[in-house]
Amino acid sequence: MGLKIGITCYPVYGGSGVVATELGKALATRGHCIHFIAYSMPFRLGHIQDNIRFHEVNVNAYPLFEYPPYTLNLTSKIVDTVKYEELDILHMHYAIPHATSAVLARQILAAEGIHIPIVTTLHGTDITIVGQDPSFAPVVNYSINESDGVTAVSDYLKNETTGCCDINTDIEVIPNFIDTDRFKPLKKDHFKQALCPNGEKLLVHVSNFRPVKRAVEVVEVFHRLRAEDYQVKLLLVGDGPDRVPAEHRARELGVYDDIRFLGKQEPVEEILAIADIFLMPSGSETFGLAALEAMACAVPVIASNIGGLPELIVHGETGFLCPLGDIDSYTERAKTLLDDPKLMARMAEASRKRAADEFDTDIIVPHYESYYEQVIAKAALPA
Ligand code: GMT
Repeated sequence: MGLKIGITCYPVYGGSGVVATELGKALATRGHCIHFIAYSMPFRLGHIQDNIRFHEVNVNAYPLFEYPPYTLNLTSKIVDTVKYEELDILHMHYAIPHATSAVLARQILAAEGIHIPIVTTLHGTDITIVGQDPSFAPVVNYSINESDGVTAVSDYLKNETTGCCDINTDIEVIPNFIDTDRFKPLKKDHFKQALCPNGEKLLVHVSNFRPVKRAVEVVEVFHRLRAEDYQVKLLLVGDGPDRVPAEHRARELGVYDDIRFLGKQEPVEEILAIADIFLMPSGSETFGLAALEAMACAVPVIASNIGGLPELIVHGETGFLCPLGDIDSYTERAKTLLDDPKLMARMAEASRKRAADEFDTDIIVPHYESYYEQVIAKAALPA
């Protein structure tokens, strides 16, 4: 029989929310009943199905609360959902404040004789930035150590967590995953023709345009390619603080007319299907879900050689890894692909194969299922 699983995540744009939502959907397909507990409906949830429920956390305005205590509203909602829906396990995505609320909810429920194990998945900045901020660190450490199970999305993040945080619990590495039936090479000739009427090659970058994504560097690389007369166009997908600086730089460099800033777009797989090269010059990336999405669509990725990216991208086989901030290196690697269509095709195929063979939903999600079973069994043992 399937499990009743409560999942909390950031429901807006962001990799952790995407992973949590896709995990919930995949688990529901595999016969589990999923209860999303969040402040709004996760954006990738799509249409609701019978064994997926959504519980909205309401944040009450009260004159005394200059800063409404969302963590406590979430705790109460978790308590109610565990109690009335008889959940078997909670899966919290992102340590702050989700794991913290779950730990508090578990304590409240224990006082009523209800025992609920908690799995916390660490995604990135919850460790690399927030977890190391002294104003959060004790809470992050406590919430991780108090979880019954902890997963991280890469070896890199596991090592960062054990190296930088005060952690006394084991961490299981379960990477991001991808639905390779949905993210796959598609024939979208009319769309490609509209963007690249003269057969230009299409470079694509998809991100939330936070400074860590270094979107302006993508424009710099594109400019260098255009300056050397490469027949290329650039598609920038997403929105965020660095979109305007990227637009300004494109105008300054005189390449704005060859770039399309599309803003936030769904479904992103239709855009990736017409891409030739994906650029990810990130300054920090614990896994790089956007790169995996590109690979599944048979698009080679040129990325920075940092964080978890070397665990995903095989340098020289599925793409290239470049030193952080080295515009020359990104440009040279892009030229290598543009100059050699056979190499580009080989890398495209190898990218798709790696995504399907190593990171498909059907390969990774069973790891979560067996980890849940393990955590539930361990939590049921007498203390
Ligand atoms: O930590 C963040 O920046 C937020 C997080 C998110 O919710 O978008 O992104 C991280 O989690 C993704 C899913 O596990 C990873 O694929 C991303 O690499 C990671 N982002 C960073 O590390 C910057």
